[in-house]
Amino acid sequence: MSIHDFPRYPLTFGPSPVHRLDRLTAHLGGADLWAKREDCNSGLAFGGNKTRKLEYIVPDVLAQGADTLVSIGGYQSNHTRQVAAVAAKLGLRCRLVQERWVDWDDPVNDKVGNILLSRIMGADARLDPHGFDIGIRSSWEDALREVEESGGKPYGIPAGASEHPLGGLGFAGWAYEVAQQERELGVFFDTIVVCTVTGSTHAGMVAGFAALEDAGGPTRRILGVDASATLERTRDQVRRIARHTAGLIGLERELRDDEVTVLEGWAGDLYGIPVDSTVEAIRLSGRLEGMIIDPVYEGKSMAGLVDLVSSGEIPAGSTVLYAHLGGQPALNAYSGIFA
Ligand code: 1AC
Repeated sequence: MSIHDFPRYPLTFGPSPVHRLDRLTAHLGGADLWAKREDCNSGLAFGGNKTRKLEYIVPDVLAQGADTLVSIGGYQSNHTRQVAAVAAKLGLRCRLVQERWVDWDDPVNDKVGNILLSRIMGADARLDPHGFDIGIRSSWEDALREVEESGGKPYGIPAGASEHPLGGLGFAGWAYEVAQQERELGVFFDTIVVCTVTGSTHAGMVAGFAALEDAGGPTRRILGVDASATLERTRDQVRRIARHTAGLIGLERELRDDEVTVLEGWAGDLYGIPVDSTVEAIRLSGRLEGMIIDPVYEGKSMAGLVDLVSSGEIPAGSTVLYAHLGGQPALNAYSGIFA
């Protein structure tokens, strides 16, 4: 079985754009920097990394005849917004558990940005007081049960789609897409930088690039930048999902622990709370590239990229692909930082 054998329901425009970050490259004065833009990958509610994952999950939703997607995330979850968009597109109902993952004291934190979009798209988005946790949540299991008890046919999609058995496939496919874009552009990205929290985006990439490498492709570094501030849990989750996904796509060996790199240093103390380097990275990306990034995910991975390039940890000769996963709607809940 390879990635190409899995059914994929089209939700994206096709391959997401890849482009140079010329001014950021010149500013940092080291490695050659590019971005691949999941924030522009779909017409469904601004798209994002989860839309790509859902392409591999929707065939199972349809096969099971479900009528309600049930998912979970924080108040400003990008994932739940993308699930709501897919439910709308498919004509399904959507029940969302929006937990208080972030103790962010903005009065509109539970009203604007992602959660606003989910509500506009018809999702039943209910607030829940529980805090941050990347695992399977009882609040989500309760929501599944409630839908069933009220006569619906629920389909559960855990946080970030990460614990879903097919959740890693979207970004295993991303690796193949990158390899194709490299051929078209005549470039080779020796280093990939990606934000990591619930794990399946990063894990899918690890599995996909390992499969390409074992088929004779080049070796590259995949640097996950932790934004969970629960580093060990995230690292374990990435390893577990990477191994599972590698098995699905036919890798004929066990992935080694050292094939998963999750770097700490930019998450701050808590998930969802921006620190100085996050805000500086958001401003830098906006000012130099007109590329909007968010305070929860990309602000942290961009801060990592800036430091890794500036310190030479990513050396000057490198060509880096920065994975923009598309979390901008959350910015609306953080306007106070930029006032
Ligand atoms: C945490 C999964 C996650 C989201 O948007 O809810 N990235």
